[in-house]
Amino acid sequence: FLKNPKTVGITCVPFSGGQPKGGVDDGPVEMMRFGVLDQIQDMGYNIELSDGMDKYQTMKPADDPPIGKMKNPRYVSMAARRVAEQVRAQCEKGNIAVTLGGDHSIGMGTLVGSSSVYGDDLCVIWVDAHADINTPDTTESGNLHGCPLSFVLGICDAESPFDWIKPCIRKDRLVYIGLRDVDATEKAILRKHNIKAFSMHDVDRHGIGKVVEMALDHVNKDRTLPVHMSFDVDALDPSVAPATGTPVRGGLTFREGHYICEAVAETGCLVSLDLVEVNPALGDPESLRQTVAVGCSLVRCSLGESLL
Ligand code: EXY
Ligand code: MN
Ligand code: MN
Ligand code: MN
Repeated sequence: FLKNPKTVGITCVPFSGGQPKGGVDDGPVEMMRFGVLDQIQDMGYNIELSDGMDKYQTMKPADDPPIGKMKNPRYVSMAARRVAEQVRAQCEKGNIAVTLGGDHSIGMGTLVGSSSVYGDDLCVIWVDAHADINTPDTTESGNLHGCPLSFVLGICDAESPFDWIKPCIRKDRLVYIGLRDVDATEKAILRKHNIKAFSMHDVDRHGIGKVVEMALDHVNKDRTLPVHMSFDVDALDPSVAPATGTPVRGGLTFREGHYICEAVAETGCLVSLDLVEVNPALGDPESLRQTVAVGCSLVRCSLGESLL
């Protein structure tokens, strides 16, 4: 699918407006400080960096009162819209579009951007402890990082300021891996819309190899469709990725997380990737180093580092 399979288009999104904890906006810069760009280049890729990452912070509206339960709705919407444009531009060039967050509300932007180029063929693998599928009505927290999928799947009517988002992802082309903290309202949504999910219980039962195979079979039986993977580091166990805003114990091991990335890389179908929710402000310096390091290594593995 890719015109430039050897070019990685990186969009850095220092954004924290989808949840209340500061610091997640430093995720991209810490991953860059750790050398993620050089590491990707050392694998033989060219890099094209989307411009103006500083704009994400300066675009914060002076006044952004809640709309219903949604917190920072205008800011989240503006940032996601910019992400969508930047990711669309990377995908149009045929680059592998890698987006470094930032909190997971930016996922609505990457999905709008990638699907605007790949259409409803786009398959989505959402690796997360959480389902991120609350609607503006079902969310209890009002934090929009818990809602991005409801907008792009068309499960809710995206009202202003999100009315620029049209349903763009097919419900039968979404699959989850790693779930273990899903709100009752979200479970009802998953059931109602028949959305496929592999929880940690399934990982325990079948092993990660079988789970990833079943997940890929569900969305992309013949491995011929383009794939977007959205990887929230909180999918990993907090002992592996401690510096994240909503850690949940009982997560993926270091190897299980990397296995998912390797298996996706092996398909050759990956067209876009998010790596989100690295929060360098949480925990001691060692937790930070460990989490940033694992974030960079998941990106590299998704780009094929471990393939022989
Ligand atoms: N379901 C909860 C909520 O809607 O607030 C928790 C969401 C956490 C989302 C994290 C980033 O993946
Ligand atoms: Mn998430
Ligand atoms: Mn999460
Ligand atoms: Mn919960």
